[in-house]
Amino acid sequence: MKRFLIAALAVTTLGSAIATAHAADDVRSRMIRFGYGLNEDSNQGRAAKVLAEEIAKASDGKLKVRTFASASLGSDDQMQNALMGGAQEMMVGSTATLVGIAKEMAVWDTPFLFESEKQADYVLDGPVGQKVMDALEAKGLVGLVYWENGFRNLTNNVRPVEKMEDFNGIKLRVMPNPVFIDTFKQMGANAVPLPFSELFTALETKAVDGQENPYNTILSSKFYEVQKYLSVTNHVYSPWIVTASKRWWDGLSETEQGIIMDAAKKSRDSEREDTRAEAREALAQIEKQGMAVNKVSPEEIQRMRDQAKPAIQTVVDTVGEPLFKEVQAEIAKAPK
Ligand code: TK8
Repeated sequence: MKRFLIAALAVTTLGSAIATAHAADDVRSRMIRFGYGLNEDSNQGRAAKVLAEEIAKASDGKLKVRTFASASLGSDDQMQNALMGGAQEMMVGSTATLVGIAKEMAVWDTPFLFESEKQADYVLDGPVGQKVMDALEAKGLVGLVYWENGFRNLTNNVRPVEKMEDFNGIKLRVMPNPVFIDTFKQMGANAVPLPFSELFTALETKAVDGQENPYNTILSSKFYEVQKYLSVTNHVYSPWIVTASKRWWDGLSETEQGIIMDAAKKSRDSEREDTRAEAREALAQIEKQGMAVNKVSPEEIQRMRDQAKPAIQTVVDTVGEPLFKEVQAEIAKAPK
């Protein structure tokens, strides 16, 4: 009996030793290259730091995230390709530059889709948001979470845009994306698709007259140094999306994937809080830097909405009516 007990004890001890060794093995030492387009002092940069810290903390420093700011690993487009090929592990960038890879992403480009950040959170974090993310998998990307880029507003050097006709002839940089090109063509602007990494120089050299991005980016990228007018249009809510290379992701253990996923969710929640807090202060800062700010009247916004309808049809044609309707149904359920 005693011998049996000792033997049984030995087996259990051995068993748990094996289990412990296995758990430790489950998280290997890895270097994760995480690229993004804005500078370190932006909301994007701060959130990248949070993500890196959370991953390090949860993995006892085994999973090391090296962050690369200011498109130093390439534009959104170039990084996406690097992820698909397995040459880079992770990134955050606009959903709009993913449309060429997964057409479903175009649904977020619908002009005037969301009315509030709360609505956006509800839809993006819900089943439709997940469905759109999942469309990336077949293309070699894994979508983890959406971060907030924010409601986009217009800046330019020609004139304050107070009514739709004021868009006329303005050479406007837009994200390389068919819906954005279409939307601003409908407004009468001369829409020029360019990667974000080339934007500041394009504005500085006057290759383009204007651009559109959230207050946070206008401030952190110092667009006020090269732009005179800011017109408050809130014409679309832009998400950012944190993605991983599927080739690389599939080689991770479940524990490693879990650590990264949890950290990504934490980074999402803190990023949104930080972005919103910054956005509340940003407009005043931008004005202080000398930009002339005008709010576009609700009547003129309505005219822009009407004018943008063909672009909305482009979205429907691109993503298909069922998905478009699903998003609308989620919006109807969302808190205002
Ligand atoms: C940064 C971009 C940027 C986006 C754009 O890489 O391209 O204008 O708003 O945030 O993803």
